[in-house]
Amino acid sequence: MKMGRCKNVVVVAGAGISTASGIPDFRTPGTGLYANLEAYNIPYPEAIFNVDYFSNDPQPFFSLAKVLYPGSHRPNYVHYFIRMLHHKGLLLRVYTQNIDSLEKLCGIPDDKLVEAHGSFATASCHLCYTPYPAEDAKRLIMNGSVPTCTFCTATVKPDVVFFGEDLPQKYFLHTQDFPKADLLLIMGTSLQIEPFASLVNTVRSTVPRLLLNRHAVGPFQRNPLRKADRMELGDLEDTVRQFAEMLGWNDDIMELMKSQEQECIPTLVRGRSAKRQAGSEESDSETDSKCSTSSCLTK
Ligand code: CNA
Repeated sequence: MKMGRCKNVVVVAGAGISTASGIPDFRTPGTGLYANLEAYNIPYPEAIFNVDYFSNDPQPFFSLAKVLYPGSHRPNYVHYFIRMLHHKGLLLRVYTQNIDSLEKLCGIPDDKLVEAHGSFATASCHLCYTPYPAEDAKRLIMNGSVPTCTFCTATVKPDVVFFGEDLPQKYFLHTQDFPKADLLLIMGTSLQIEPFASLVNTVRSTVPRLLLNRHAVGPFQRNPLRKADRMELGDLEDTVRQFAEMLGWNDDIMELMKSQEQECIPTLVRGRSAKRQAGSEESDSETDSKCSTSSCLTK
């Protein structure tokens, strides 16, 4: 990257990029959601993202949704590192499995972001897919109520992708992006959920793949590694900070974090409350994109 050879960086991210923001991942022993199931009262971990289970009892997912709904967590250094890749004109796209919207909140523009497992930005009936105002769904869920479909009365769920559901259309941008990538950065994922996990195998075989994670996952468990594969194991925030320092980006990232925290993030949070009062979904996305494409992005 320093030598200017990488101009189309694709980032593949998972829950591990958000643990420093205080959001537990799935599989980390002790702190991961799978180790703390009693709080959610579910029989097996995947039940929380299972449509049939949700149909019978939406409360476990709604309890998790209360934790993950955008608004209570802040992006961390890792998110801003990814945004800095964009700022430097190097980011082709970030593919995230996360549903916490922290990539958006740190200012990565929509056209650079694929939220492969959906998000809370929209909501719909889990049976007939009739759209439902996302802010109304959020208000009800946060108050412990169950939003119901105005058409068929089934339970409404935020458009987070559950096991067996289709991935958003945007996910299919990968067919263009991965063959074009000249560096693949894989961060904070156990690469266990398909079809997402297999994306990492679709870059050209000569393209460097760099895994930043606590331990080796997916194809990085093989010995020997593919010639262009590298991994840096340890705490992601520490590793990314070292990486940024090597690139001479640390000061820029700190500056970016400060300005986004001071200017854009409060605006986004205020924008959401204002929108709630006005009862309009459009004003929210307008506020988001204005914030990420104007003042903050140019800094
Ligand atoms: P996972 O299976 O829990 O894997 C996370 C990986 O990140 C593991 O290999 C961890 O060792 C690693 N990790 C965690 N914290 C750190 C850290 N600080 N430093 C270095 N490595 C770390 O999660 P995946 O993302 O692979 O699984 C995909 C699921 C998780 C998606 O469908 C998400 O919707 C779901 N999820 C998302 C969130 C979120 O949006 N923040 C939170 C929890 C689960």
